[in-house]
Order: sequence, then C-alpha cells, then structure tokens
Amino acid sequence: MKSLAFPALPVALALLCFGTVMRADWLVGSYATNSVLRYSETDGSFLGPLVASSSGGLTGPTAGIFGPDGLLYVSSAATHEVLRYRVTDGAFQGTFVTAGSGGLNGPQGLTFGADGNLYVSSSYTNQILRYNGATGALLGTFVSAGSGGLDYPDGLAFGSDGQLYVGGFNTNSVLRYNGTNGAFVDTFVAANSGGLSTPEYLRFGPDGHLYVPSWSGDNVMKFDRTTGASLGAIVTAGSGGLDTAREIAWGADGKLYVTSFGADNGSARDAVLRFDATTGAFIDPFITVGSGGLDGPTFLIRTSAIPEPGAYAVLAGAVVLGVATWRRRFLSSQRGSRSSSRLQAESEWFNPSA
Ligand SMILES: [Ca+2]
Ligand SMILES: [Ca+2]
Repeated sequence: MKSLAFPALPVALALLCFGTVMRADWLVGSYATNSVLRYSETDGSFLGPLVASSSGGLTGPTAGIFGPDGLLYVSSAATHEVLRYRVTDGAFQGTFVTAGSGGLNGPQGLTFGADGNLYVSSSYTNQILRYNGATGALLGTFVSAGSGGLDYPDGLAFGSDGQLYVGGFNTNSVLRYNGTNGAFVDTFVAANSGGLSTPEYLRFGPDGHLYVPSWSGDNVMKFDRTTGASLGAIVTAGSGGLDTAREIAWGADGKLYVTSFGADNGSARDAVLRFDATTGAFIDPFITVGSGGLDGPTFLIRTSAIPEPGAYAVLAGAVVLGVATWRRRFLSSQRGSRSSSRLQAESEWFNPSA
C-alpha cells in the first residue's frame, strides 16, 4: 500500500533550511583575541568562536559588516586589511582589501554604499577610501585627508539623505560628506555637542535619529536626524558598568545592545550590555564579562541580517518538491477514492490557498 504521508526528506530539508535562515546569533569582534565570537540571541550564552583567533591573519578586528554577498567583512586594524569570512562556519574567504591598499592605515569603520562599493575609514591617514565592492580593488580616495577637519575617522554610515556621515574621533564631532563625490558638506554634530567625546561607530536607529557610542564618554549619545542637535545621552555614562562604548545594535527584542570594550577596566569591561531602547534604562549584562574569552569587544552584529538567497532557494525547492511528490501521491490515492484528514491538514499547511 502506498503511503500518503508527506515526503519526509523534502520536509526535513525545508525545515533545516528554514532554521538556517531564521536563526539569529550575535557575532562580536574580540579585539584582543583576534577573533569573532558567537552568542545566542536568546540568552547571550557563548556558542563558540565563529572566526578562530588570527584566522586569515586577523589582527585587531575593529568593524564587522555583512556584504551584499552575505559574507562577513572584518577590518583588521593592525594589518591594514579587510578580510572576508563565511558566516555559516567562519571559514576564511580571502583578503578582500590588501594590506595598505591605497594607503589604508588603521581601518576602523566599514560600510557598503548604494553603489555597492566598500567605504573604509583609514583612521591614521584621516581619509575615507573606496574599494570595488565585488573585487576589493582600490577605486581611490573618497574623502581626502583632513577634509572638513577630519581627524581620526572611526565610524561611518550613509544617511537616508544619501550623504556619508563620519565620526571624527579626535574632534568629538560628526562630519558629513557628499555621498556621490565625497566633498565635505558640513559639520553635522558640532564638536562636543551635548558632551560628545571620541565618537565610535555611528548608527541610525529605528527612529531615524543618529546614535553614537562614545569611547571616553562611556555612554551612547543621540542626535536629531535632521538638525544634528543633541537629544542627550540615551545610555548615560557608565550605566550598568559600561566602559568604552564601541558599537550598538538593536535586537529582535527591540532592546539596545552596546559593546563595553573596557579600555579603563571598568566593571562591565569585555561584555555586551542591554538597555531599554526608549528610556535607555539598563536591563542586564546580556553577554557577561569575558564570556567565551571575549576581550575587547568591538563590533556587534546579528546574523539574521544576512541575506541568504541560496538558503531560500533551497527551501523553496524543497517545498516545491514536497508538494509535487505529495500531489502525485494524492492524485493517485484519489483515483482509489482515498482520503484522510491528516493529509488535508498537511496540504493546507504547505499550501494555505488550496
Ligand atoms: Ca571609560
Ligand atoms: Ca579587556
């Protein structure tokens, strides 16, 4: 007798792929151990290293972002390179921007532009350099040395206005550049506005405003998306033991996560702290001090941000295969006037419009 059970293999494949797509871990750059560590998004527990110590020559990971290809791009500050890794298993995928290409010295912030190219802050040369987003080949200097007073550029981000926003670590300000040609536009956040000191990675929040973690301020500042005026510290100095705020990210729970790099060996050094995104109230040390060997957390990124078209394609393929197989069996069973409620339920689950 022919079984009408839904084909197990395609279903299992589909669920497996769906799990891969939906799974979200936190990836954290661990500066002092030259690695990238993985933590559960659910409870912050350590899941193991993603990028093993010094893999591909990684020395001093500063920024980490996902590329259009789904790979993890990490700036290796001490070797003046940008390296690439596969997110599924951390395998090294090659040097993307070669050592010192275009004069790159002490890469900090990374971002891909709407043009698909990679923009990198070269902190020691006070420039923003641009590289081909597909090959890593140098396209040239985008923001010239010291333009608009740029001094030790760190974080950088494109705004909804298409302009490039750059944090000047040594000027305690945020500068704005033409997103197309790199020409200086204006000082968006004035020096020391609201008490801003040594800005780290810039992020535009869900509310559109600009959030800036501060190295020496041990806080996270917020600035009006349009005027650049200070909206105060969303996370106040030292809240929850925060010491040397480096990177921020919003979790699936809507909370604000902040890496506490710990340059001054504060109580929450080498941790990732969680705050209420609206009030800034401290919630908990989500990734606890030194968990998994974390030492000098820099960047923080959720894996769910990875585009995984390949996985979706496999998922879709598995579902199609499953439905086709089931349909064949169902039609053959219908010819024998057979039906069952379980069959009906599975059919509806996979094809609600049927
Ligand atoms: Ca501090
Ligand atoms: Ca440390």
